[in-house]
Amino acid sequence: MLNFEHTFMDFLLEHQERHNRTYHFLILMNSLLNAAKRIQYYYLTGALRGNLGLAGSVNVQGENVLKMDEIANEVVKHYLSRSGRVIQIVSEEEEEPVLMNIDGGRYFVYYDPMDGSSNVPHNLPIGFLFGVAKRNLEGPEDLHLRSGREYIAAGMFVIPTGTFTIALRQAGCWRFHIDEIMNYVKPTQMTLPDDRKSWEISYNSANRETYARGLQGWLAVNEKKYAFRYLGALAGDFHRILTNGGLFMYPAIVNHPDPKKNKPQGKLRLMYEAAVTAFMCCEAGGLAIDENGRDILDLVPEKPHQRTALYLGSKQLIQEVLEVLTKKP
Ligand code: AFP
Repeated sequence: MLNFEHTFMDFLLEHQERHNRTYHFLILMNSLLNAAKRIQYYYLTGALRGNLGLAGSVNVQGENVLKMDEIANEVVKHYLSRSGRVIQIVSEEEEEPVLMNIDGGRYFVYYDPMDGSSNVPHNLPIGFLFGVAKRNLEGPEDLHLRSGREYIAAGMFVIPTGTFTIALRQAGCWRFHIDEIMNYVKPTQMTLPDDRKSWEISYNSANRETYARGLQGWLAVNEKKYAFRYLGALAGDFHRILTNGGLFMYPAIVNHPDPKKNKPQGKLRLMYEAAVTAFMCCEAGGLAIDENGRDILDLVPEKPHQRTALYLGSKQLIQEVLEVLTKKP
């Protein structure tokens, strides 16, 4: 007997039909899947074809652009534009939001096509993260940048590992695995586990002495209760937290010995890193906050590449951190 696994597209079709929805979102998702598979191909063969190095330019955020950043961005832009369903994108690799189909587009897509650049020269896991919001279908569209609260879906591909995790608004967070013919198959619903035994803590420990004093104190007392894991690529680190529970954080840098290197606003990008993972985390039963204890999903972006501190994971741990962060000195 042949065994045909349930694919992501089977899953999504059933979801759309169950809720009497149009097929536009399927077409959009098909383009994101095609983009991910093509990035997967370029990344797998990256070392062989000399594509893992620098492109020779610097982006709007002052970071060195990698060849893979350019390739991945071009791939995603191509497929999103071809879908005809996208009104506007915000990409980590584009200085300004890019208009696509102003008349017929229904969705905004905010994405980072190659997140975790320090892993690229080693061909180790990186992420392609995206959030999707819908245009105003009732009246005129003002193209405002959407907060995570307005996302209808958010997801991440871990490349070249071959996992795809997506959360759909009020319909949970689901993980798929790539099969031998490049289909994402076998939906598994992700729910953060309550049992602290499996929980992990994930953060760049080289930065710990630059964090707010209260947070440093909390870490000193609590972190040894949990396993420590850090890959340096948000999608990979968050993938583990979604499975095992615990806390991922990229706090504000406020006590750097060289004050010029402080990052009180945080490092991660709100629209295509923090809000994407926060949306997924909430659909899996978790929470995400910034340095001031605000829910990441409530933060309305003032600019496309806005940064934020991020605390993401199991509700109980986020509550503990929230108390420390918001405690008056
Ligand atoms: P890039 O923007 O350079 O790809 O950085 C990746 C990232 O935004 C995120 O994926 C990681 O969680 C975090 O930065 C790692 O930062 P550190 O190298 O400072 O630990």
